[in-house]
Amino acid sequence: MRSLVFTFTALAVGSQATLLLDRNLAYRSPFIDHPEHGLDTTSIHARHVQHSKRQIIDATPFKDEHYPNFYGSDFSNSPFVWNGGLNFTHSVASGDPFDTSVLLWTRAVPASSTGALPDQSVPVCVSFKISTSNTLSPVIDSGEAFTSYDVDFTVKVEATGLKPDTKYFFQFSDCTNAETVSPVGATRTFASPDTPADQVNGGKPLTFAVFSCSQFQAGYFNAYGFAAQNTSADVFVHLGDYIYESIGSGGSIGRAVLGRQLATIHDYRQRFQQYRTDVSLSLAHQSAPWITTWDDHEVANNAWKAGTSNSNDTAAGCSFSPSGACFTDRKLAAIRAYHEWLPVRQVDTHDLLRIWRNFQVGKLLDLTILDTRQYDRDITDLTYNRARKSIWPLWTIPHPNRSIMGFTQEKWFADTLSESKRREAVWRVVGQQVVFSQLNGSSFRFNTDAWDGYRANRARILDHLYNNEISNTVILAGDSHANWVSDLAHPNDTTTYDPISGDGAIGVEFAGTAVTSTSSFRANIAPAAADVISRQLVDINPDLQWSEGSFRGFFTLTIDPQWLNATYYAMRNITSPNTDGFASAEFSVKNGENKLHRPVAGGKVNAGALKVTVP
Ligand SMILES: *C1O[C@H](CO)[C@@H](O)[C@H](O)[C@H]1NC(C)=O
Ligand SMILES: *[C@@H]1O[C@H](CO)[C@@H](O)[C@H](O)[C@H]1NC(C)=O
Ligand SMILES: *[C@@H]1O[C@H](CO)[C@@H](O)[C@H](O)[C@H]1NC(C)=O
Ligand SMILES: *[C@@H]1O[C@H](CO)[C@@H](O)[C@H](O)[C@H]1NC(C)=O
Ligand SMILES: *[C@@H]1O[C@H](CO)[C@@H](O)[C@H](O)[C@H]1NC(C)=O
Ligand SMILES: *[C@@H]1O[C@H](CO)[C@@H](O)[C@H](O)[C@H]1NC(C)=O
Ligand SMILES: *[C@@H]1O[C@H](CO)[C@@H](O)[C@H](O)[C@H]1NC(C)=O
Ligand SMILES: *[C@@H]1O[C@H](CO)[C@@H](O)[C@H](O)[C@H]1NC(C)=O
Repeated sequence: MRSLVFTFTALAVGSQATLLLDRNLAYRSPFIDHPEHGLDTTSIHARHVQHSKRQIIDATPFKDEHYPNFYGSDFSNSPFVWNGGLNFTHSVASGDPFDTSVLLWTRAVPASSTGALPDQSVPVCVSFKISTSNTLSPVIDSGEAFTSYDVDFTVKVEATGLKPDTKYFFQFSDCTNAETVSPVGATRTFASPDTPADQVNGGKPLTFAVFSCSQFQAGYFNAYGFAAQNTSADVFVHLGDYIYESIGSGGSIGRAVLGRQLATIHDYRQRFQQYRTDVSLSLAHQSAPWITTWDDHEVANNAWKAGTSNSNDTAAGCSFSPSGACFTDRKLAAIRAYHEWLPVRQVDTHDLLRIWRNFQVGKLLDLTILDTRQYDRDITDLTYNRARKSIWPLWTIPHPNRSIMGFTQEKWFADTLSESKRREAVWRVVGQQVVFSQLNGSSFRFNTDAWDGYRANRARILDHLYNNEISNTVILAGDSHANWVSDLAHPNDTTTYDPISGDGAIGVEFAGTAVTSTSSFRANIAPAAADVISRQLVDINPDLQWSEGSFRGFFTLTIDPQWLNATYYAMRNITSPNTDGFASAEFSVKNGENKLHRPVAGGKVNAGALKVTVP
């Protein structure tokens, strides 16, 4: 009995001992239930405790450096915490809002006013508070959490006990010196799932700003700043290629990237650190919650489940990558850094890679986020295999066994669409990576790295929508570095879909251009030259209603129970930081119409080519 009691006590102490490490979700995601792939907070705690005091700078202005409330003030099991000063190097961020909780993010690096190197053997302790007021009072939720070099000094906590559909302000501070504070961030919660559609967001339309493909060396992230300052965006959605693994040029505009082509955890962290120095990106993270998913470049170009265009694991072992790292190790490093740096929830603690998830925003909409890239994608166009006759037919004929997302996710996606209809949500907005509609593209070939390479999977989704009469589905896409707006119709179904009236369609696709990455038409192509290509493309592709290939930018979706409207924004100049942008086109989708409202874009756009222009 005695030894049992002893064991029990030891366990209790152990779990309490790691509480402040565990509170920081950066230690726990993406691998909470798989410590062999992640960070073991028990051993990190043991490491912190075993070090005796080694601080070498004058700590007299600060409180006791032992974490004060820790383990009943029994300092024998209590770690020192760093008390020499903190630097909130990358402002604050928030993400994945639910109705009563949201994730808050910051980075707290040990600093020292004397210039002496901080002692990195002890944890950093930060506290957070969240309030409905920008004065941070009254405090609605608060708490403390540790961070350390193990997670690149990132901090990711869940604020709970919040009111639905409410705006909040939050701030982090140094536990050992309350005067050292982060900037104040703004965030919000979503309506509860059962809120009537016309009461969501207090009866006002809800606005998402939607982004993709932000390559640092290609330009300044002006689109983020424009969305934050010059639109009424409530939530920012990023569809992937938030970072790029490549080096490229960029020096001529002050945007050279540090390091090398990404392969190790150090590489990926360094890249996130540099991206988040962009003032527009930092501002956008500070002003609203983000909902993100990854595409290929968060790992590497043209990723699929077992490789990328320049790294793969083969039967012979890891054959190639610029660093010599195996693909699997590279992917694990990429995914860990992503979870450290972005306020994204881990939805399934047993499913290491799962980032696909769903947000029920009252009865107004479901926002369904997919992973068509890293989770379970069958082999894609890897350039070196493009000409291989043995692989090509898999793309050109609809092969039933090929999937862009894996059958587990496919089933979940179909079930989520059906459940959304069953619960009578008005809109189904699907945030995913690659262009969904069939597209004979700018080089007059199909992009088999997009859904055109996974035709059977696409047909299964369209069949599900048609067969179950699921209305008001709006698919979002990025990846392509150009704008494409289409009625959502069966790609090969010319008998029922009418391109002029839109009759026969089952929904709409809004695919957006890049924040900065160069046009897929041609780098720096001028508007007039791009419009010539766009005109050809809207003429040869039946469901394609608008094409635009010159401008970098983003789009917003403004959603209420009657209308879902999209406004495309074009940024005029990304070679310097500015907010020089304009609305290039505006589209409407009316509840129940399942196509772009006619005349499409009111028959007139400020850039690109419409299938039907109204004089
Ligand atoms: C990846 O593996 C395939 C199949 O073994 C091989 O043909 C290809 O050259 C490899 N890719 C690289 C970049 O080494
Ligand atoms: C804090 O971090 C920022 C960004 O890395 C850096 O520019 C600044 O010099 C740091 N301040 C101190 C006091 O270390
Ligand atoms: C965007 O907002 C900023 C800050 O309010 C303002 O200075 C700028 O003129 C605005 N830009 C446009 C294009 O409206
Ligand atoms: C497809 O997968 C099923 C189940 O694994 C298998 O029985 C069948 O042979 C596969 N079909 C093709 C054409 O590969
Ligand atoms: C794509 O468009 C080009 C130009 O109109 C045409 O020549 C080609 O046949 C089209 N490809 C397919 C597969 O329809
Ligand atoms: C279109 O349908 C025809 C007839 O079913 C089929 O032969 C062809 O492969 C399909 N094309 C595409 C691009 O799916
Ligand atoms: C973009 O802005 C920069 C800096 O103001 C300027 O040098 C450049 O000429 C501009 N580019 C264009 C295409 O207007
Ligand atoms: C959406 O577009 C429709 C049709 O142009 C318009 O009547 C409606 O007011 C718009 N809704 C919002 C919120 O702008």
